[in-house]
Amino acid sequence: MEDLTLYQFELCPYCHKVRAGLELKGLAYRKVEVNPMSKKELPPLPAGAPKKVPVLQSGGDTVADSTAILAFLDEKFPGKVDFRPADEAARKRATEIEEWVDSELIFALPTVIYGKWGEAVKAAQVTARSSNFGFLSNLGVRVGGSLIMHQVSKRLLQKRGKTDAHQWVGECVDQFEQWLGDRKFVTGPELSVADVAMHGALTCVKGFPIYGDIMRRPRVAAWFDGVQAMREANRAS
Ligand SMILES: N[C@@H](CCC(=O)N[C@@H](CS)C(=O)NCC(=O)O)C(=O)O
Repeated sequence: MEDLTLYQFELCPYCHKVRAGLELKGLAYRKVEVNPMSKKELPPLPAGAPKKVPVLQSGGDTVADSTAILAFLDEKFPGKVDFRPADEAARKRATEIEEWVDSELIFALPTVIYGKWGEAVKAAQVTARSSNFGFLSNLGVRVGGSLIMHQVSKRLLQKRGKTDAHQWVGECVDQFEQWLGDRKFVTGPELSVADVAMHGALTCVKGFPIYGDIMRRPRVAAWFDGVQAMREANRAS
């Protein structure tokens, strides 16, 4: 049995991406919720790695960055689910879509989670509830976390020249739906890292109204349910 620990924030889409990967591979893991203000729970990181989550510890290895973690899992735990398709063109496309999820969709998501003040407070509560930081730290996360993320979201929208957060996320999901077409998985008949990244990112907004809007697209909903069923079937008990 592998000794895997994931250092994470409950509402971090990059962390959900790694969780999707761990479940699809059927790997049991322990979650450690990191205080977003102090980050004191993080283990010593590899040289040069920023103090960010997700971080995965596996035996003596510490791996930072969701993309590096999924590549590490694929290498260390090959098996019935591999994230890199055998077909070279599909493999290249999978990497491109993973990069797009990381640099476009995942930047759009916080703007719908924290964009309005009420949403930001609700989101900070999700983080505080899933943690064990103690009363004062929890209060800090609720107040400080929601304030910071609300500001970050406003800046993100401005920086990307967007005015409507829900519309931005909608455009991203429309793009994904177009790539998906009638395929089972976004790069073809096999699951790839692109599906893992997208499924993880969307799982992050499950408790929020945007999730309902996203799932109103029948092909996206069918794809999401298909990958969800695989996660549930493979998940380590
Ligand atoms: N490229 C990294 C990005 C990770 C990242 O930006 N994590 C955010 C949470 S969603 C973080 O830890 N932010 C804390 C900070 O910047 O202080 C990955 O794919 O894992």
